[in-house]
Amino acid sequence: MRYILALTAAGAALALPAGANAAAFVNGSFESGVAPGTYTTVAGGDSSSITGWTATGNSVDYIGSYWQAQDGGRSIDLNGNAQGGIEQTFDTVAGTLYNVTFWLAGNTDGAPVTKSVLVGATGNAGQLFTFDSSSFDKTNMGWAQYTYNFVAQGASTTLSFGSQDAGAYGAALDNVSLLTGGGVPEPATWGLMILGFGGIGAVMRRRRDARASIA
Ligand SMILES: [Ca+2]
Ligand SMILES: [Ca+2]
Repeated sequence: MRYILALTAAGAALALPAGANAAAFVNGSFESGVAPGTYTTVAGGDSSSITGWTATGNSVDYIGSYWQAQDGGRSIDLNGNAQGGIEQTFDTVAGTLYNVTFWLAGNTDGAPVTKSVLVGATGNAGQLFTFDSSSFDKTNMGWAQYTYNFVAQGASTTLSFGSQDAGAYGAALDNVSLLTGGGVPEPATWGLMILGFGGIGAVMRRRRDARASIA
């Protein structure tokens, strides 16, 4: 009976149309939002100018033609007029490992030369990433790819990128992608759910084993 109930629940979850109570990770390359022109400063708390993302701290600069993007035509300076950041909240499967890949460079207009970014996810330890911008400029940004891993602690997770630098010249960010631990692209709901169920199964097996060893 319990087995049938579990299958029914799984069926109902899979039948949910995308968008009903669902917030998939979106706009990792920052190509969707208000037209930034050369660049547009987006104040902390603004959750509408860059689709899916909320600016944090003082502000960020939404970069258009001002410098070479890593992907497409838009990217982010994590320091707008002063120290800022950006975050997005999306659905996750609790207990599932996610790999976040992203590209960093730096605003070469001013100090510091080495830019620092704290990347975090709800319930997970943050990790500091740095980028040395000394040999680059706006037409040769030197974009480099980095990875941050987190295990989702609940049905939704907030992923955040926070500048650790003072001033108006921060780390540049572009092309954020979210993969499950198995390397399945995030929109593949089937893959997510299968991995999630596998994780639950593993936990249940571990619990059984733990009980067995106590007894
Ligand atoms: Ca982009
Ligand atoms: Ca700036």
